[in-house]
Amino acid sequence: EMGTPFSTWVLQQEMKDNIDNEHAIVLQSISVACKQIASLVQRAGLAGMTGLAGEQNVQGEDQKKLDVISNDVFCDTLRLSGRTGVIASEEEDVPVAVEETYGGNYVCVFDPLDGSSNIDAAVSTGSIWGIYAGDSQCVPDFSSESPAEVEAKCVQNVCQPGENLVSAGYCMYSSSTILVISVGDGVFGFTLDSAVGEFIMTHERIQIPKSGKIYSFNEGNYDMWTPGLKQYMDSLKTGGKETGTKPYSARYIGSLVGDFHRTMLYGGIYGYPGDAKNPTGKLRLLYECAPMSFLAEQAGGAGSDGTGRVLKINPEKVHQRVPFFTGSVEEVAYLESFMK
Ligand code: P6P
Repeated sequence: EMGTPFSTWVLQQEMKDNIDNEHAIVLQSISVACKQIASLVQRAGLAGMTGLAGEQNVQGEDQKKLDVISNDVFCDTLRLSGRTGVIASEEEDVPVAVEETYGGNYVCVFDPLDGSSNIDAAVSTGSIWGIYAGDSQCVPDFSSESPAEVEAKCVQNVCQPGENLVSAGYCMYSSSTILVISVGDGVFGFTLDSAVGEFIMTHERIQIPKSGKIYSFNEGNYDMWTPGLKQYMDSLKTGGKETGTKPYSARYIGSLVGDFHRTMLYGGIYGYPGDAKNPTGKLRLLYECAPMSFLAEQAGGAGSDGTGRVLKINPEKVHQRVPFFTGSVEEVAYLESFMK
């Protein structure tokens, strides 16, 4: 219940058989990584941690210093947990097989610091992750296999549909640091009490309102959207007046975790559609849209690619993009009616 420390909640999930001991160890490790990143982000400007690292990632995006450090923090903590067999990161070209696995064989996919272009302006950022059970028929074997064979097995372990997720979560670094997680039995939020150094439960069984009055899109892309999406967007602005209800409010901070967290609590819809330039949109299926859709559905909301559930999509590529719409079931269903 409220006030429960995160580490206690994890043990409760184990006692309820929602997770096993190995999974519990992975979750504790992730919470430590989030505390370390929270500290780095809070001090970014003071420790010369803003600005570019001078490198580009596989996406061709300029990496910020904090992107690189956050990725190292996540990779090291997961490796040292000894319970993850394969990890895939937005900042890594290919999935990495972890040699130090002493048990568990879990797969972790993550975006260590999403929205990092906002760091220099101190706008909210976040870490996003998803956990799958490793494919026991496809364990990479360093001693006997070539790097290419090991990599192929890692990709196979990582490219699972979101409905296979055994847990997913994010940590938002904002006016407060909030870790939001589900192990398949509801969504819980924990706020970091930095005086204690522990995440304390502040949100019990988050439920997305069935309908909401906020839409969250980058309308700068409007001209490149499909006619159906333009009609949808226009109806959000005029529909209200005809029926005499207040039209929607626009809220968009350009940081998925911040926009998503507000949508989880206040309802409405967040969307990153495909457009003429990028038909499959910008957000990544594996470590952004699938984990967020898992959480949205666990909170009674929806996660859609415009035509159906994101969790049903079978990834072909690790860094595959999909159009993404999430939030209140009514808003997402209404949007889908324009996209069919
Ligand atoms: P745009 C940040 O770079 C990010 O990946 C998400 O966090 C955010 O929602 C989106 O891209 C913002 O993209 O094109 O609106 O600036």
